[in-house]
Amino acid sequence: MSNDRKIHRARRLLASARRLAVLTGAGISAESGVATFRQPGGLWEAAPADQIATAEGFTADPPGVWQWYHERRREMAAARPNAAHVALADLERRVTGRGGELTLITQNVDGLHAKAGSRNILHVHGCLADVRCTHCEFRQRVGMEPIEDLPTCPRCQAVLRPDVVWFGEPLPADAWRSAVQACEACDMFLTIGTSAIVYPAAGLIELAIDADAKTVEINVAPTPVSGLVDIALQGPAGEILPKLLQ
Ligand code: BJW
Ligand code: ZN
Repeated sequence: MSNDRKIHRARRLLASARRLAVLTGAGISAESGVATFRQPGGLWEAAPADQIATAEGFTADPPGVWQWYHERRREMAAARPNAAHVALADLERRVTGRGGELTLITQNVDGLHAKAGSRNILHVHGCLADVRCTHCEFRQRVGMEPIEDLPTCPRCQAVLRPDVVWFGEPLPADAWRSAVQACEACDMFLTIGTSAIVYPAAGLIELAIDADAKTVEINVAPTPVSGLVDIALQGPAGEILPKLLQ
């Protein structure tokens, strides 16, 4: 089936969906100039994930890991939502306006969905705008503005870390519980700009399939779930999503 025909089918499904769950990944922010992780030239090419995105990597070199995060925070501070983020915020308004619900589950830590106006967002991998203590329960939203090179906890003086989820760490319990509930109860599910290989987030797609939801993928390349979803749309999210809402 041609992409245009598939877009037409997906548009009709979207128009009647009442309980939508949407999973987004780094690809949705690519058109905002934000790097993805696993594509050529992606973040994990220059900096190995096990040295940056694990508690062990951070313990081995807190200033080095912080330097990497300061650089990303600087980039994010300047990044603006693109047409895909804006379309999702618009879709949420339409769905809630007709008495439905849209739950936006994002693996992204860039804050661009909120900047675009989405409201019902679950950040299952945390936020770059937040820090937390490596020793006590202290947490703080510091935003994307520059902070100290090696920030420390005002309560216990231990080093602070970015409040994001690294490999081997559990996802924030409340956000994760809500994400599972939304996927088990949805009648339509969109997976957008994610390689769908990082679990448990990637497992949400299977939950939605098991819940008999209509499933649509938007990605510039095939992923492990392209053959599982009802409609796999190939192309940039910033071009395809606005077309689905026309
Ligand atoms: C476009 C586009 C455009 C480009 N338009 N599309 C073996 C088997 C199964 C699981 C495991 C295993 N070994 C280890 C695990 C577990 C592990 C895991 O899944 N690993 C796999 C990689 C194998 N998972 C975990 O460790 C998780 N925790 C966990 O399991 O805890 C268990 C536990 C329970 C109880 C107690 C203790 C522990 C945690 C995972 C955390 C992931 N963290 C990161 C970093 C976040 C912080 C930061 O950003 O700095 O999250 S890693 C990175 O990957 C980031 C992302 O959110 C995540 C997903 O990546 P994403 O978003 O899909 O990006 P890419 O780059 O992979 O893909 C981009 C896509 O966009 C591509 O498909 C492009 O084609 C597409 N695209 N432009 C549309 N314009
Ligand atoms: Zn502390």
